Amino acid sequence: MRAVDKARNLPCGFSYQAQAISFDKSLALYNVLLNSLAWQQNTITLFGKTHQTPRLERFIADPDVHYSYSGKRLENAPWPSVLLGIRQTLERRFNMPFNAVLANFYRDGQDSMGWHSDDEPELGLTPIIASLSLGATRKFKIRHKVSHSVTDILLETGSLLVMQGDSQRDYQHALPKQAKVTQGRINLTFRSVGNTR
Ligand SMILES: O=C(O)CCC(=O)C(=O)O
Repeated sequence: MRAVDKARNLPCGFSYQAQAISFDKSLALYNVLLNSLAWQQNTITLFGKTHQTPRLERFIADPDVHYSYSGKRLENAPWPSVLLGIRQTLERRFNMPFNAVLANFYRDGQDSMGWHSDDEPELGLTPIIASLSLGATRKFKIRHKVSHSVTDILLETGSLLVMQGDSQRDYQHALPKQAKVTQGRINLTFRSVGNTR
């Protein structure tokens, strides 16, 4: 994984690194995960109504990790060997035990994720979330909770978006539908569950 950060004009707490892993490696990893993970369509409850998530997901974590979102406990899958090297690199870089990764599969531009913050109590008050993108380029939106100012960034294959500090307290983020996108994208959000700081 390359160590150089490319500065972009992102809100405080967000940073973006293009080609954190090479283009070829990112697409090879996309194909392995696409074909080897048992993808699930989970449900979320919003304003009392239960919906299917508009993407497929798989929660990968150490056996002692317990994580719920939208009131639902996620079932843990074991770590695939292809992710162990990346996990170790991220743990060294951020001095943080990344004991879980939520893998998200957006089958095409019709799949999406609405506005939210990753502010589950298990993540602590100032979590570090390291988000690796594989496959199709997708737009990612960041919105300040008070001023509602919005920043857009394109997440390219092999890139690493890091959210830390007060990014979850102060901002929401979303991955909107993009009708013209016909290819799939996998996103790996490395998280540290139960290691609050
Ligand atoms: O797919 C992405 O880049 C965003 C994923 C996300 O926001 C999440 O899983 O919390």
